[in-house]
Amino acid sequence: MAEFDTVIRDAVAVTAADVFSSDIGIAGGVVTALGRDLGPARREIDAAGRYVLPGGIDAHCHFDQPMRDSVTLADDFLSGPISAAHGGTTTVVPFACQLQGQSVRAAVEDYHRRAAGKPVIDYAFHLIISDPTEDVLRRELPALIGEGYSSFKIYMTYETLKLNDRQIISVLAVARREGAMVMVHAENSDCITWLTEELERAGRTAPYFHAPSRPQAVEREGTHRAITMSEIVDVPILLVHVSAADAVEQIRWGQGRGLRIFAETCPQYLVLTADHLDAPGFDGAKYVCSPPPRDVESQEAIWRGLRSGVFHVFSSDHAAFRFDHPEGKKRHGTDAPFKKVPNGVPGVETRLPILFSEGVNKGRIDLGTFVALTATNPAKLYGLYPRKGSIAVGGDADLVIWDKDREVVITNDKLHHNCDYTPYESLSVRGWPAVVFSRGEIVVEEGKLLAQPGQGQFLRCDRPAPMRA
Ligand code: DUC
Ligand code: ZN
Ligand code: ZN
Repeated sequence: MAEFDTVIRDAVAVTAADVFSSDIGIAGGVVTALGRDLGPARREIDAAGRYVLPGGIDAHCHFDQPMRDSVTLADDFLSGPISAAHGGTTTVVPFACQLQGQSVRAAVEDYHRRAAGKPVIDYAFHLIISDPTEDVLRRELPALIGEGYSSFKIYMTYETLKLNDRQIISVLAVARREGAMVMVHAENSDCITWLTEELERAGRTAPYFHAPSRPQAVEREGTHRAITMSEIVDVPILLVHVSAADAVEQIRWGQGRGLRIFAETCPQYLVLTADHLDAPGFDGAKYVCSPPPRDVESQEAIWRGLRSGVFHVFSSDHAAFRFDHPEGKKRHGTDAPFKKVPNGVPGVETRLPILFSEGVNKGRIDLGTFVALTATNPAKLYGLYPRKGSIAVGGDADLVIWDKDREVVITNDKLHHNCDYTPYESLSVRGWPAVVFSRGEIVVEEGKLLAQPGQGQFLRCDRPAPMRA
């Protein structure tokens, strides 16, 4: 009788720590053996000396999140995970967003209904806390953390989401006591409002002016304030979608003081700049996201941060709004002031190829760093390790046979999201996933989807590793 369901032969297995030649034996969806000349399997797959990496974990993506103003996200829990899988991602962690006046549990139940029967890969939820009432802080969050929702995102900006400092401290205190990771969207809201009004008064309302309405100083101040509150409460935090050299400097400063400051960045801050927002006509709206893409100096600062360990997580912040659609970027017409343009860019499918190509293949980061940023660290920081995030006996067989030399020119028609554009149109990348396994089953093979809707399992997250140290 076959010892394994599947053996992937002649792999060059890559983890955050090691690169080694091995066969990978899989039984019951789990890696059960690593070694040479493993015994027979019902299915043999020849990796032919190619890299086999842990499946990517995209720990920051927005699917089917209700928006204000009759604006709709392009991707739901079917199309988002399908797109993710085509890009080599095997776990997504989108958000369950509490609305003002809503209980967090009602939000969680709502998002479970939205996701039911849809994801083709495994998924967990972060909670967005927008209304931290006494009941939320004292009763709901401790219970939900124990049930597998052990990370929250909080916002310093956006009218319907933002928390004041007193509220932020209250959430941080719960995280400290109960063992949760708080992700912070760090931008100074009042400064953005004032700058936006000034720009509007001057008639500067085209999409391009989204960038000067949220300059580096706005993010720098929010980042510093978040770090200060983390120090005061004595709890780790994770700064999400860090875009700018100034913010990197603040994070480095906090880390240098010995504070447990973690940080995430995203592809848009490596390959886009504010110049993209200056595209002709309304096209700049395609690149409107917050924080905005910056300049070449910030891109370089982020690369240095990725190389030197300032950053721990590389996510997409996939928040796709169709460009040519009445519920998307053009919701308020093509003359709409920038403040009416929905914030967000798609990127769940292109995240790994862009980092692999621009990072590994161009010699800016090594393979181990790539795996750490895209799989192992998010698994540890969000309580999914050791089930997810590495290649190890006992871990889920979420694996990607990577074609490191495949040249792809990114065009929207090659992607599988529900969005009508990609901000990376015409970008050439080298390196693309060839075969993607989720718990030992092939979900994507050479661009062909083999998974069924609902095949993905909901994952309950443990307490994050830094909260157990
Ligand atoms: N900014 C966010 O904070 N979330 C979604 C997308 C964006 O641009
Ligand atoms: Zn955000
Ligand atoms: Zn986001």
